[in-house]
Amino acid sequence: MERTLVLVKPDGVQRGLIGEAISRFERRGLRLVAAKFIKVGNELAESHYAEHKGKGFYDGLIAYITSAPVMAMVWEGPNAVAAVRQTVGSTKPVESAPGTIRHDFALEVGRNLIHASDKPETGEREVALWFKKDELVDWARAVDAWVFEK
Ligand code: IDP
Ligand code: MG
Repeated sequence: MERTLVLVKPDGVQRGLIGEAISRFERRGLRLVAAKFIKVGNELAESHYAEHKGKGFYDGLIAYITSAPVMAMVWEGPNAVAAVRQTVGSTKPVESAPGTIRHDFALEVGRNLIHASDKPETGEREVALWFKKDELVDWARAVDAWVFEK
């Protein structure tokens, strides 16, 4: 089953949107695999956003993600990466479709509330970066057969 890393970023936590985000992923049918509420240090922030090093917004991005606690989660399901990105919306909130989290609750790219892995390979890398193997819960739901075709 495909897995993706989701972070409710510091602005989402401060604005009381952890429950809103979890609720949307649950209603979509995705299955929660792991969750932890943590204050992110510089080392983890820099590894997580390594692809953006050198860009103009990089320093601000590291300051943003380390500024307050985040809710880190792993969700799984068929096409979990694409499904979560769709529910989250485009990077720029004003380009996000109505009904997405970033559209419904955000205005600025530097305060866009949620991180979600962008490709299945990124999902694998990010899940391994943020969670130890024994923090990932392997479980089944009674409803799985009504959400997952196979
Ligand atoms: P994503 O979060 O939708 O995958 P990325 O392009 O990977 O978007 O950028 C990572 C994060 O960096 C964004 O979610 C946003 O918080 C921040 N960011 C991206 N572009 C800008 C920018 O132009 N100004 C400020 N922050 C930005
Ligand atoms: Mg990205």
